Amino acid sequence: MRHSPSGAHVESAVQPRSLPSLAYDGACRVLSGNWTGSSTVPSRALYPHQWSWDSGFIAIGLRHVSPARAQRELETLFAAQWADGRVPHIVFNPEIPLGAYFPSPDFWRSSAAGDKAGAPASVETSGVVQPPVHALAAWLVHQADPAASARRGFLRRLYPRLVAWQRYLTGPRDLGGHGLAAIVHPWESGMDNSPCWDPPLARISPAASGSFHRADLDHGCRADRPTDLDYGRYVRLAGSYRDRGYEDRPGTHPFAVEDPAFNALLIASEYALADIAAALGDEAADPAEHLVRAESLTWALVSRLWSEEEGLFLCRDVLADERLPQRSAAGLLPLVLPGLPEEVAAALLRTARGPHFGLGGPARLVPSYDLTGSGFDPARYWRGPAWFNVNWLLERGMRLHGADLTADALRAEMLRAAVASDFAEYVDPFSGKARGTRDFSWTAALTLDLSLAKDRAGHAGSPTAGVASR
Ligand code: 2M8
Repeated sequence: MRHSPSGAHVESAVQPRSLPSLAYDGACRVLSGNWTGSSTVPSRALYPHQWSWDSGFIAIGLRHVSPARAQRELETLFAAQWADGRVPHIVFNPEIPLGAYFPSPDFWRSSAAGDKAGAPASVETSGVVQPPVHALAAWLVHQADPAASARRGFLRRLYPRLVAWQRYLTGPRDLGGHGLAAIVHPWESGMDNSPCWDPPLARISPAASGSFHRADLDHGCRADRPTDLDYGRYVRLAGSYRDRGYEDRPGTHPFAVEDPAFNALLIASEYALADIAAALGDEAADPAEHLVRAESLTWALVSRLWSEEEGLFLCRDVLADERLPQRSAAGLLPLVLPGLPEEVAAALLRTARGPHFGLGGPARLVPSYDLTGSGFDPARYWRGPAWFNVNWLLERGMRLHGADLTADALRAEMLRAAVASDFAEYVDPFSGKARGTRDFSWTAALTLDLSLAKDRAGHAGSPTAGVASR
């Protein structure tokens, strides 16, 4: 309320807040609440440690409000990198009680069991990895404040680590022998419970149900989370990898799949490494080498995983040496690649708008899985709900391939869904109804990024609102 010159009370003229402004301020609040001092937890309750690809997406959003914190996010993650180059999917916070998350550090026992593979002694981590979005994130973070980045030697320090990470994936993880990286556990895809993993997972006998306690069910709704049978198989796979010392000798992995989303991010990161190498401008970093690699990996991706009949990239089961028929949003994500043949990009755009993914039709956001598939479930984890990181990547890919109007519409839907769902972990693809945990960090970070993509001038929030500068 304010006072009129006559002294009478009058109602303030309430300015309607624009969607980008609401999204920006809400996202800053979430990112502040989830910051631990050196990194950001995906969610305080459900995921109380640092996750690898989450931190990549978080840094991409955070760079707009605090480039220094965005740099720190990635540096903290890479401080836990193993000597063989792998970046673990979880870096554990020793202050969090063991029972707060499963599998906990005493399950992975990285510093002891991973000793031969080069796990660090000073920090406990998991032994599997997640999609390599990091070089892309590092490049975007650098660009947010190139002078400060150069002063701190951000790229110079991170570049060799990023290269070692990529070479781990194209070296020891090229289990199929055609250049692409293979994932050895569904958790490595980041799309843990996707129906794509059903056939290769069926070969794995689950760990006994009484042998572990699912902490995720203490926080999440059972109907949204993976089944006990799937969880038992995840535990068996992770435990046997640990018992083999986290070694990647060919022929030893009972699960090995080439995933188009994982490899698309690998290639996008190779392009980002070319940009980083050019920015460093010295002999130790050759942009041409990264470009050549990006192009040959794109070629391998198309020849191994592209299905012309489906207009979609499919996963390949390396052990059975066959493509898996399940249609997942992972198969759309190569749209982020600049070197994709034009007809492939055009087919992907058609598929996104077609009956399997329904964009611009029944689906408000691109679902994680085929709307017509028998494994589709609009509520269950990675079996149909829409995730903001997937949609953010697609929005970017659409712009890259000239589909600006579709990208604009998707961006608007994402902002609406993020604000209305309290930055949910994922949403129902038809209604946008919140699912999973709330105040989820990558939803906030990527919404923040989208909120600034346009309308910057009309933005109400201050650039650093709600986020400390470090
Ligand atoms: C989910 O995965 C973790 C295991 O890594 C879990 O279910 O406990 C996935 O959505 C994954 O992509 C994500 O990185 C992680 C943390 O947000 O949660």
